[in-house]
Amino acid sequence: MGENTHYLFSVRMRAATNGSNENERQHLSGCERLVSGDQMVTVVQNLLQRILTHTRGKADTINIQIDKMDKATIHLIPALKIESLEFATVKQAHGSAIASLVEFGVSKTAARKGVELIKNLSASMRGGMVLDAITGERIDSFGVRGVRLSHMDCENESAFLSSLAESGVGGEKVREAMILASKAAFAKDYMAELCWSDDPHYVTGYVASKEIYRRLSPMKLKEDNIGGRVFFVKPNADLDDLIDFFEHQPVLVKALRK
Ligand code: WAQ
Ligand code: MG
Repeated sequence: MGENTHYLFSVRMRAATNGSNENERQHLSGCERLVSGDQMVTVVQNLLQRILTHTRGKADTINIQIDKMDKATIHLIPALKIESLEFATVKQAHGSAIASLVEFGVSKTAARKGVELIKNLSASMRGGMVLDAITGERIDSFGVRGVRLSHMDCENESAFLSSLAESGVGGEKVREAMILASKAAFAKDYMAELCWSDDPHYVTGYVASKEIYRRLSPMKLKEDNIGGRVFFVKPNADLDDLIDFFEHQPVLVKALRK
């Protein structure tokens, strides 16, 4: 499987607890990479190590899925530019997030609705919600699962990580969020994104446009384990096309240019 130079390999791993039904089964952790055949074994090992550390013995099941991807189908895309803003309170950060979303073309009603939707979740979703950027109406029908982005990575890991470091940021969370936000921003009908983490220790979130990844802190209080994502799309967006791009089309994100 790993020899041919015409292919990259999507390596995805997720950990969960067991349960007699879908509701009892709990997703614990997941991660993915898009790598060449000669990196596959090392990457599986690294991701497994990472999942075991993250889940600290709580996982009953770990799924590893590897899919061959024809290099010719892979989109090589630019990374969003990073900005970071700090605020004294969550309220101020949310106010600034709404102002940024409006700057990015989202209506004030839709921007406020996005913040409220994440704030009012009673449990974190696995994916994000898709909202009409003008009316604020939720247009996907994926309920509590939401829409997921997959099949994405950075093109060159060391170049990507050093470009993040030059922008004053680092760590797995920023790496993954930058890759996800850059991929989302490349979708045809995309307008903006709003996100904060479900990790109770991580209070930084972001808003993104087709060009900018603007980090905002704090988007929630410490110990709060609810986070989420909202993707704002143009009115009359082609939802099937968006979901196909998010879930299936492979994307590699280039290192940030200086
Ligand atoms: N596709 C769509 N939505 C997702 C995905 C995905 N692959 N993974 C997570 N989500 C949604 C889901 O609703 C989660 O509850 C929510 O996003 C948050 O996920 O610059 O760590 O993995 O310092 O907790 C942002 C700031 C960190 C990083 C975001 O998100 C920085 C983060 P988490
Ligand atoms: Mg996560």
